[in-house]
Amino acid sequence: MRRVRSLLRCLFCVLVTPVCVVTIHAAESNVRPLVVSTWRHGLAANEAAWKVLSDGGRALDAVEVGVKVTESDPTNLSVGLGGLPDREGNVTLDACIMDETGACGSVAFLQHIENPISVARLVMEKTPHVMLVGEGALKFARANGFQKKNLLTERANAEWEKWKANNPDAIQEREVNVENHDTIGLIAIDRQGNLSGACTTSGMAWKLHGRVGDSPIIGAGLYVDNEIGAATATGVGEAVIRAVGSFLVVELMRQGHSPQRACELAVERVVAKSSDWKTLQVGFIAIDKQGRVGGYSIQPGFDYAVYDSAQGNRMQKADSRL
Ligand code: SD4
Repeated sequence: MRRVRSLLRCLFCVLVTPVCVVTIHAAESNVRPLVVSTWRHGLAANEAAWKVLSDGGRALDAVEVGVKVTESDPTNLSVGLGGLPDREGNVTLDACIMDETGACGSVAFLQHIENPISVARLVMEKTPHVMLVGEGALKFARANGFQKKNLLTERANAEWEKWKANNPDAIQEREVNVENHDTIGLIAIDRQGNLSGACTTSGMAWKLHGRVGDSPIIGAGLYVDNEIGAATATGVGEAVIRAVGSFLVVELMRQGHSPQRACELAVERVVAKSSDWKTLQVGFIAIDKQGRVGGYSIQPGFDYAVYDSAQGNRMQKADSRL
């Protein structure tokens, strides 16, 4: 009887094991590579990131190449070149990047440089620091060959003139951004299963000169933990910073929540910590190590771009608290 059982077990192994191996690999190929990014401008960013990943490239290269598309698009009013200026007419940029080893780099309040994400990456790779700001960040960028450029486009300048005319005595105003443009946060998994993320913005339009939002702050605008997942944020940075939003999303995933549930719970935390939450927008997107995706926001209107081999590049509408 024992010999029969052992014979049957061997037969099972021979017949079933190859099927199991094939099945597991097929499932994995659906989530590797994977690119997810905020808002409709994410579609073009995802295309560039996907090209890197489908050639077998590293997630870190993909996230940088992806968000550079948005930074260099002069028609985009909230990221890089063409971003709306602060209340004094200066375009000031914030960006950060983080890789699968936990290495990270960031620039804040950086002016005159079209691709702050690449400066952030150099801060990560060439200095012992994480973050450079303002004049120092610009000096570092220039020393590393970045060209100084006027980032205030005619259109952004016209919008600023209009705002000034309508708000002669305005102090900082906060706008609920329900339009399809805002910060780009892009998170990705490469074929090796490694995660990276990038986040870049011109920040809140008409901000006080010197204001820095959540986007360049590791843990607030972006967080990556290669064992767990990655998350990034969009919307009113002050509210995201108070909740250390992206770190919170990743920690919630660590506790066992799905990316979707983690984004929902993080939005709940923002709501609990912001008495004015009904008048502000905050959105999170997240991926986990298994390639599951989540997104959630306070206000309706938030969407994000998802690119995988199963369904290609498409927009996903986020559920919202309101
Ligand atoms: C920031 N989260 O600087 C970014 C972008 C923004 O309205 O302000 N959007 O706070």
